Amino acid sequence: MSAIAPAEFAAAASLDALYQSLERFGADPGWAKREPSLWPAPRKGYKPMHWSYASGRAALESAARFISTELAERRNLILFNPVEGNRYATARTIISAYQLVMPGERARSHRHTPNALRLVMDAGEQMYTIVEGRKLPMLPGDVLLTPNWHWHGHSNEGGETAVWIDFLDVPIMHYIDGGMFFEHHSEGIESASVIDTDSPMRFPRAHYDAALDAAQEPRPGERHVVLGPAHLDTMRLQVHRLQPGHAFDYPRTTASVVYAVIDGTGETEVDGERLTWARGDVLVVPAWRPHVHRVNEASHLLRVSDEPFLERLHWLRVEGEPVLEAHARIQYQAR
Ligand code: GTQ
Ligand code: FE2
Repeated sequence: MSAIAPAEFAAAASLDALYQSLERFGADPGWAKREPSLWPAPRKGYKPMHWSYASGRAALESAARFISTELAERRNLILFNPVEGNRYATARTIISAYQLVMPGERARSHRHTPNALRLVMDAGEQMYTIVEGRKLPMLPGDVLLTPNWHWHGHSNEGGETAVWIDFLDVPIMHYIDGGMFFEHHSEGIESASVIDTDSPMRFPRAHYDAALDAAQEPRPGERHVVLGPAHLDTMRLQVHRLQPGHAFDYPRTTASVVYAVIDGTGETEVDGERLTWARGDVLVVPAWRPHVHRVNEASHLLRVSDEPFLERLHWLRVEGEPVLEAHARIQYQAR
């Protein structure tokens, strides 16, 4: 395939001739690249984005007239970032989707290596996600986790249409080639009899509200809590409670962030672009873009970031905070 004899390179009469041989060898001269492969600071990649829940839900209700959960294991709407070559990821490392399950419907159980979580927007009593054989209630404002290789299926046993927002780290899996595994459950939907209202995989709205009531204000009008301990290896979940009358600015960081609006209304300026939002909407703050939130009323935002993933690799940086010397060099000096 790329068997070019050493003698051919030795005999090259000019740089052009050498480049022609290199073409067949399957190698590029690094010194002659038009685009550098390394640059001094993050470039703009994924775009700041906003999707409206009212429209997303209407689209799914319309889809439900044509598409059953028999046909589609998941009736979901992938919120893709409109950058060149992408029809899947919402932010570079996170995919977010609206999902709808009609009364009486079940979405079959499966498991996969990507980590997933959901924020419930609308659901009635007896909407459950079945995680590893236990039924977890899905009530509005609840956050539910299905980490790496945990069985999960969704069963709407009540009378109300259920709609939620999914977040998964699938784009990381797509990137690393070796990461993806997926299996269907042999039972279709996994059988479950126990209703578990106190699962480590469920963060009820009332619990994080109480934690927020007790939290300090890092600055006037702002409180946040982490939903944890962390059960997902790649994503950090925080709930922010923001009060009107302030501008909450956040510096550039290397993390990719997706926000979902639990309740309230407001606007977020991302790197100069203004996104106006309401309950259930989804916002993207791409890596290395500053942002500012302003709210019209007390509002709650779920913030999903890839910070744990970056932290483990020593690639999380916050503009304005001192940067540790390269991790490798610290280890080298310590020897
Ligand atoms: O509910 O299991 O939006 O596996 C994308 C992939 C939802 C799910 C999504 C999934 C799911
Ligand atoms: Fe899944």
